[in-house]
Amino acid sequence: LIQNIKISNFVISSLQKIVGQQNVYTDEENLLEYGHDETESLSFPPNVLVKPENTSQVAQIMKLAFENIIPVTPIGARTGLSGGSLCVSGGIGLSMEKFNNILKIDEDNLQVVVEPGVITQELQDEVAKKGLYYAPDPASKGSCFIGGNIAENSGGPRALKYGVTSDFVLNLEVVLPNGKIINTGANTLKNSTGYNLTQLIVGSEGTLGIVTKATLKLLPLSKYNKLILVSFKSAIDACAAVSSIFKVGVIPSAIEFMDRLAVDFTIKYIDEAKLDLDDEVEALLLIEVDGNNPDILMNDLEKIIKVVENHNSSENILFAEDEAQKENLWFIRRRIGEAVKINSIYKEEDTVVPRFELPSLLSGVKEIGKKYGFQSVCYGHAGDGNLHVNIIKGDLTDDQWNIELPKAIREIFQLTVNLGGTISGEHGIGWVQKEYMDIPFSDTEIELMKSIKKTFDPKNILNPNKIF
Ligand code: LAC
Ligand code: ZN
Repeated sequence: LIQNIKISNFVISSLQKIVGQQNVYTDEENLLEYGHDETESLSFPPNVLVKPENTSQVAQIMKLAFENIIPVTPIGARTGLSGGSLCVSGGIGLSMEKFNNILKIDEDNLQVVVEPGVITQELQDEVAKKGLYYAPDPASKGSCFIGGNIAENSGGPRALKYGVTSDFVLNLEVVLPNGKIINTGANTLKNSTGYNLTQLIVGSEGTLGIVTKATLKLLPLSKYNKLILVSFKSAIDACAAVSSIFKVGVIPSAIEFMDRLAVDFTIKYIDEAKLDLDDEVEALLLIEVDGNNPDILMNDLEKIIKVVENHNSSENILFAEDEAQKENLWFIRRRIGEAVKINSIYKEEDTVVPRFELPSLLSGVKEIGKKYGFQSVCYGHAGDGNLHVNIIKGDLTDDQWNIELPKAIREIFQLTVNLGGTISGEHGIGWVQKEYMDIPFSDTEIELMKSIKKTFDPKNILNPNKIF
């Protein structure tokens, strides 16, 4: 770790010259505020916070940092769940919040050019006005930035049918650690030209370059959607139903899994969340289909209902009648993470397996929980095999939490990898998961990744000490 960085007066005044005095912050309040994200209770403030307003300023900041060997960490909306934007090495915190313009909605090509500080929901709303759709919809979509979504390769419920962020990124303008500006690709749907730099940047957690502009793919907006909530007495049955749904030839726009505790916490801690559940309900599937023909959607739902009934779903399936009911169900689903946070100290895992293995993953996680004595809230994007496992501190002692728990997490990740999966589906490795990278990757594979990092960032100044 490069800690206790001293930022000289020369560097501060150079930053002020680049972005203007009003965009450079050294006061404690701002530094602390920008030193945390939504990951547990970590605090890694930068030594100085800057808010550049254009690509040329970002390039000049990087040039200054490169010449003076100062760590720079790009910061988005700080909704991340793996600490990717935390200034763990101090240095310059580079907030991209002023890059908040949608530059061009290209209706002829179904593309949009955006700056990285645009809020995901705002992008979705703006393109929807033109009948277009940007699908990636992380739970934090009302506050997260497109730049952060690109950095972490975010997913969300609709990734099931439409793909994750990487499936929507066509071309990026990126500032490299040495201050040079590059474009990674072309504004085309196809591209077999050289190495795929675009997809190398997507998911690289701000360690290879700073995205200053993105060309994204759009889709036509579906006219209709239908949403049902299916309850199960057995969480394993709920998980087993998921892969069967695809075998009847339907691809829902979302299949979300919520265990009982996830829903109970949400109802308990989030005032507006209301849902009546029978005592014996152990888990739920929230299933959505979308398209342009309501009759076909009804037909798809009927097929899905037959499948879940074959997997012992409870009799009364809740059919969301109107927009308000749909919104309520999605509201409950999206606020689980927040409810867990209010309940107790917790640790967030983001396991992902091929979807048929979901029952084995869930039962394995519960077994490991029994062995180590922890309770876990499990929920997530079941259609993608992506299970969020939130381990609750509850009554565990500090020793159990700090010493035993990492062993339990290792067991969960080892199980995930044994099932053909990996240790993060959409939250990234960032700071908090890097100690587990030896589970999905061999030394040779890690060395290859490190050599890529070195090629982009020979002085290790851009978001250092992340991923590995
Ligand atoms: C969610 C976040 C935690 O799915 O990924 O709610
Ligand atoms: Zn998620």
